[in-house]
Formats: sequence, structure tokens, C-alpha cells
Amino acid sequence: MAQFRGALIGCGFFAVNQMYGWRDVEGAEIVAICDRDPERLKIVGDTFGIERRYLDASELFRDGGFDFVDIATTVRSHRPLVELAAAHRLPAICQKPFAPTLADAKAMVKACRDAGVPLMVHENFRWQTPIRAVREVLATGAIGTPFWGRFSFRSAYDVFSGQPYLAEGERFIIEDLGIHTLDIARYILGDVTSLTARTRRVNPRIKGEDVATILLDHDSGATSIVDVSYATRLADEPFPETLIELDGSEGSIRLYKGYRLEVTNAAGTTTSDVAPALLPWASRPWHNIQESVLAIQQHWVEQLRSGAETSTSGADNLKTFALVEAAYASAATGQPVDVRKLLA
Ligand code: NAD
Ligand code: 89V
Repeated sequence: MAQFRGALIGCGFFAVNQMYGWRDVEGAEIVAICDRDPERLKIVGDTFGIERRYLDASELFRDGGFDFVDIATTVRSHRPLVELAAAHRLPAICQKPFAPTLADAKAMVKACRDAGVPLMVHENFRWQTPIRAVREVLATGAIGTPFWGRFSFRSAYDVFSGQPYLAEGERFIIEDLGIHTLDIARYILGDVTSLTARTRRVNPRIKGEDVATILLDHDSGATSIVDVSYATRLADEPFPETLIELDGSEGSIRLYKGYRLEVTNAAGTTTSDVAPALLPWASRPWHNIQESVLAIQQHWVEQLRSGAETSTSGADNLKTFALVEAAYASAATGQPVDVRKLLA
């Protein structure tokens, strides 16, 4: 099978998962890496045996010798790096959050479209085993037509120890974590017409909001709630599980903590274990996320080979990113926001 050659830019905290993922993916390998921090470049280069190492992304692109680029840097560099990839007519994967603003994200989609190259946002949460299990049950019609949902991520996990920059931004939980939860809401219940959001900051040691409650109106007529918190101390810490409740015309679905899926309808209640695999390189509690990294990267290779659009293409992710912008706008004004206007 033909092997796609990739270059990875950004060798930080999360990129290590992506590098393990690439090691396991069938049909692709990373042949070059880049980070402006020589220490990170050395750690990742030595760990994964990558000889071609660059401190500067322009030099990496100038030398070439790869078929796609995987951008694993933090958000400020996403637009310039995606535009660099487009300028070199190279397919690109870009980590979430897609961009600092929706205007930047739209420009990135246009740059890749104009260059005729695929762009995928590394929005991996919809690739988690339990999330896919919920969507599969829904697709069987077991609960009829869904009319209400709740997508909930509440935790007191110290996310700042691994990602200290999260404490420093004006925006925190919606942009960093809620973006995943909003994407899951779209993935399960479809696109959104309008939303209303409330936020607050509980932890005084951080700059941005660490609690958000968002009410979504879906195209289908369903209503859902996305609620996220890093200020919720629980007896049994659920990080990084997204819990889901869905009510439909014929029954209900519940995804409980511990990856327990419960489906109730006229036939009764069935319960199943939808826990993710613990990959050899993964560690609890991150294994759910780590498995989804492998899954999304394998999906990228398959779509690259077939020429089909990826599930979380740039164009698709604009609709998730618009929810992030809408949530901040709604929280600031106290008013609902028409999401369709942002996307027009
Ligand atoms: P990090 O700060 O640990 O790593 C980023 C690395 O990129 C750093 O080593 C930095 O030196 C390098 N870098 C930044 N700009 C660069 C540039 N222009 N050229 C070359 N190198 C550059 O950050 P992180 O925690 O690994 O997060 C990276 C991205 O991954 C963020 O966008 C974050 O939101 C995302 N992330 C996603 C998930 C997920 O589940 N999808 C989880 C964690 C982080
Ligand atoms: O997605 C992220 O960037 C991470 C985490 C998975 C912990 O939310 O912050």
C-alpha cells in the first residue's frame, strides 16, 4: 500500500499523542518535524527517530519531500501555517481551535479551497468510541426522533499542569474544551440555528471563563444543552468523559460516566460497555482521547487516498467554530445569537 509522507509542525504536549498515532496509522509516516523550540524538537525527534528536524516552518516547506502537513501548534500560528501549506499546495491537518477568529478560519478554508488541497481540523472528540456508539444507536432509530439532548463535561481536573497557556487566555473553556462538546452536539443532533450562552469564572487564578452553559436550537427542531465546567469537584472525577442524555419520540439514550451506555424504549432497557481501548502507548484517563487521535488520523489517510471530504473538514468545522464565536457573543450581550448570520 502506498505510504503518504507527512511533516508535523509543533512538537509540544499534545503532538506526542499525534506522533504515536502516526506510528500506528496504516498508510502514512512522519518524515520531518518542526518546532521553534530546539528542546521540544530534540525530545520528539529522538523519541520517534525522526532525522529531518526544522526550527523554521518556511525552511521545512522549502525543502519539501512530504505529501501533507500536520499542524499541532497552538492557535495563533494556525492561520499562517495553513496558508503556507496552501501556498505549497500541500494538504493540511490543523489542530483545534481552528483559528483565533471565525474570519481567520474562513480565510483558511478559502486558501485551501483555492489551492485545491484538503484541509482537516483535528477535531478528534467525535472520533471517541463512546461518542460514535451514541450516534450509531441513534441511527438505528431505537429512540425514534430525538427532540432533546444534553452534552455535559464537568470536572475539576488540573488541565493547566499539562497546558499552562490555558490559564492565560482571555477565553478559556468554550474555546478550548467547549469547542469539542459543541462539535459533539452537532455530530449527534445536527447543525444549529441559534444559541444562548452564560459563562462565569470560578477559579481566580485563571484569566478566562471556566464554566459555560449553552442552549442550542438545532435545524431539526431539537433543543440541546452543552454544559462545560472545570470548576466542578465530584466524588468520582470524570475527566475527560463527555456525558450525554438524549430523549426521543420512542425512547432515550444515556451515556453515563464509566462509558456505560443505556438505551431505553418500548422493548425495555439495554446497557452496554462502550469504553475505549487502552492503546499500548496510552495512559488513563487520557486513553479515550488518545484512541480518538489514532482514529481521526487513520480517517485522514483514508480520505486522502479516496479523495473524499473528511468528517471534520475545514468547511465542516466552520459550523462548529461559529458556535464558539456565537457563545462568546451571547454571553457578552445576554442575548441569543443567530448562528446562520455568522456563517453567511
Ligand atoms: P504546546 O504549547 O505544548 O505545544 C505547541 C508547540 O508548538 C510548542 O512546542 C511550540 O514551540 C510550537 N510552536 C508554536 N508555534 C510554532 C511555529 N510557528 N512554528 C513551529 N513551532 C511552533 O501546546 P499543546 O498543548 O500541545 O497544544 C497544541 C494544540 O493542540 C493547541 O491548539 C491545543 O488546543 C490542541 N490540543 C488538542 C487536544 C485534542 O484533544 N484535540 C488536546 C490538547 C491540545
Ligand atoms: O482539547 C484540548 O485542547 C485539551 C483537553 C482535551 C484537555 O481539553 O485542553
